[in-house]
Amino acid sequence: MSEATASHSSTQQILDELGIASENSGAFDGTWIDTQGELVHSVNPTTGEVIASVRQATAEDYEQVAAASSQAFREWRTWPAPKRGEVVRLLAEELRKHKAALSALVTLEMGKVLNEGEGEVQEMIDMADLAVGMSRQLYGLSMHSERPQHRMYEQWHPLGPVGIITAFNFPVAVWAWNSTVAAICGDSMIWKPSSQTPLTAVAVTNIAARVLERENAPAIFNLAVGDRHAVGGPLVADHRVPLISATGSVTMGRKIGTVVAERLGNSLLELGGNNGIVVTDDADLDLVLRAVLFAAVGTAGQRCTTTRRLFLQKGIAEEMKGRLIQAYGSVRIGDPMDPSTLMGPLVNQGAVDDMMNAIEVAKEQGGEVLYGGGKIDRPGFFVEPTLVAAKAHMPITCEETFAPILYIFEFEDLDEAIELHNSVPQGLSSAIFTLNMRSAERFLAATGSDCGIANVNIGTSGAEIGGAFGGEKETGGGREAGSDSWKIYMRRQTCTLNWGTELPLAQGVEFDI
Ligand code: UN1
Repeated sequence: MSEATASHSSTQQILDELGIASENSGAFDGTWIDTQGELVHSVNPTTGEVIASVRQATAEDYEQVAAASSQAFREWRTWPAPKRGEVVRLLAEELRKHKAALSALVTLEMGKVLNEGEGEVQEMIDMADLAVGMSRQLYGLSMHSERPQHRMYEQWHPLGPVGIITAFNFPVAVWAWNSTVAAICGDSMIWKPSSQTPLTAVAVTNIAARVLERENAPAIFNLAVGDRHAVGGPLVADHRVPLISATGSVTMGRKIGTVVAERLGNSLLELGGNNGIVVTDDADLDLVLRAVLFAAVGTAGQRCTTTRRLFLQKGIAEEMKGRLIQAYGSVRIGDPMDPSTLMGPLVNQGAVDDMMNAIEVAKEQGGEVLYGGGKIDRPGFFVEPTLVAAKAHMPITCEETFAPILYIFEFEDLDEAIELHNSVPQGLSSAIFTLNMRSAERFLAATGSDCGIANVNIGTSGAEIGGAFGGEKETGGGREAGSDSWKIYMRRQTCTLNWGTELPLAQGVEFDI
């Protein structure tokens, strides 16, 4: 069998296992809707070839999905939370069964290397496991009332259908951050995935629907693949949807946040990052090298947590730059399905153009390309990982370009590095490499990193799900995944209960006839 045939037949097996046909519906409300929307082709960024296609939801389909989701919520909210947790436990089991196929589909459709595709599906499983435990821990506080024979406490109720808008770069994990928690909280969901990665969304919806059906649970996991006219706009403006959780660019988040705020809904925004690593003279440079490589080159620079800025203290700057140039030269670029590949393609031609454009602008603004800077001449959307020596406050370094460009700055002292680090509009992830505990604590102090995530001797990407994930400033302020992020998926009710025979008023007010 030729190599092409072999890879073709294994792609077919992956699609078959996940219930993906050559043409699929992109609208699910408990069953797949026979949608008449426009066909979107899912392109493998490694080859430029179509993997399969999805018919997008029309505005009418969206309406049907939203109505079904509201109906499902009405029943689901009556299930005890630990029973909801049991359904999520079974979802985790089903994901484990299909981990290999789903990881491979993530890689085929989005282009991240297989090992990272597997990591992404593992992140879904970890999230589901965490949510199962959370389902017995939706704690409310109890307070002491100032009035005699009164009891006061908070309880958390299900919120409603949640809109989940996800990006191409983590096509399934970010759904799981939201949906597993929302599910145990008693919410239903309407998922609008990126139209770049509709197949993984169809596959996940198939997996989740199977679990719900087996458990006689209402159809809480709904899907509407579509553009902003048919799906995005109506979803964001929908009064039936009290929470919109959106991952994507700052430009997109600003539009969504405005519409949701206008109707006084809640939004959870996880937008652009412009993540920096500060390296002091005393750092362990072997660790720095490995961390920077993973954080700047991993996922071809297409994580919101990708390291885009590196701050080197003068004493180690030359050595570190030399080591990075050498390491960048050894990055194995190619087919992300090949286990020896470290960097796959960018998602599409637009991403390649954006990267090339950013490099040109960087040069115009005084940047010097130390390594890479070009496209790679082969099918698909391949580029060279790129190092640029940058000057402080170059405007392009304040923007997020979703590509493997790393801007390198030099600094004299830590105060200067922190100021430069914090001088961008985004505030997602950050890190310092140092063996000096004073420098580490300085970075983590209130006057240190202004980001939602701050690490010591760990890169900016690859966060664990146990913590709350999100960032400040233009990153949008949302928090997803672990810790107490579940609270945004529920509504809080403060209850005061009088079990006495008098009606004392708070604050000592007397009001009697
Ligand atoms: C994203 O890029 O949108 O911390 C999410 C990380 C991953 C999640 C990234 N766990 O890099």
